Amino acid sequence: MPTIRLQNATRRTPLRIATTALLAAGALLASATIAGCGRNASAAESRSEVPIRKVTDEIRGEEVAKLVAPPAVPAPITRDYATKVIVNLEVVEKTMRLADSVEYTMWTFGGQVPGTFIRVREGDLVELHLKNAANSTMPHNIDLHAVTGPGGGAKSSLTLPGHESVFTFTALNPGLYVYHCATSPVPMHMANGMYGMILVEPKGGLPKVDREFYVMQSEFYTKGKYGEHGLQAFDMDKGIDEKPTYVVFNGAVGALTGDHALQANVGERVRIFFGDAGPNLVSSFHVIGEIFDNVYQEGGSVATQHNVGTTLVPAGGSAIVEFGVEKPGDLILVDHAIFRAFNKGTLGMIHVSGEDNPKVFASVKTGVPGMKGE
Ligand SMILES: [Cu+2]
Repeated sequence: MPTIRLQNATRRTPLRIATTALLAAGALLASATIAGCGRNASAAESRSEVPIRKVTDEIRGEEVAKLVAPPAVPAPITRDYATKVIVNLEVVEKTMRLADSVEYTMWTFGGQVPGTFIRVREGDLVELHLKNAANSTMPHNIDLHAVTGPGGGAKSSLTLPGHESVFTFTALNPGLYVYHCATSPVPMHMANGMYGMILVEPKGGLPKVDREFYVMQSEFYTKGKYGEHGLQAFDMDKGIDEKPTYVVFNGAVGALTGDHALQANVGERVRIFFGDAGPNLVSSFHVIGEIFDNVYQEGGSVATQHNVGTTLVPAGGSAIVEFGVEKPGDLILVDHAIFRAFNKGTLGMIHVSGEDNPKVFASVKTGVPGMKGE
């Protein structure tokens, strides 16, 4: 009986197998095809040699990166050549809303939490300017996980209040990466809001979608209990014990609900660039009422999985999820470590407008007299 390997199945290489083994082989092939569905590209990559990347692209011209506030992201890159991208980031310390009647002094990249989304193309030369506002109380820096180089740029970018640092790097690896402050005490800087994401688009770009959103999960550790009013101070002991008071999307309870809900229409394709800043917890990211058609696990450049309900995102890591929207209504974003969603703030919403599609879902009757299903 010949050995049947996954790559045979996914490549559909003709197999010479005995007639008596056909039934078993058929079953194996079927399961291997299902397991390997959509993994051909990743399987091919996993078999390739580890590259020593060289900077070979000619840099043509330069541009200043357009920076927009979350949950928006800059538009997809359409150029087919490498350029110099100048990124201007300013660290600003400011008191912001953490929840209703709860404030917190955030340390931010660009004046919001999460920090400004950076979008470049594989092969680009990035010139990063990090300013630290004159009224800051602390030095700050930046470690971008997209950087090949010492500390992700941390030491080169250590910046005192009122000063500016500049360093350059070539975006060698495509993917979605977290960036964060790496100034001591690092956990405190991160717990105070100093994180964001950088997308290095592969040279061929990402598949076209209709909507792209930027969502980042993180924890806050406050002296007061969840919901306690007033300006809250950072609690280092809670941080060390990994017992957050708040776990939120985009820097505050309610940042993506109500008037701030994300919007989409039936028939559109949605992509979420999802990051987990931690500082401590991994995220079990789920969208109630939807299924991820594609998941780029851990923010890699290949869609490695399809038809996923919940994807695991490490602290300091990311995932790209894509799905078509087939039914109107509200989709709910959660960390499915579910106490966090109901008791600590990890709730977001995508409001989907459009014509009803009862073939996809229809409520026939509910078991509560007088109550209508959706
Ligand atoms: Cu900092």
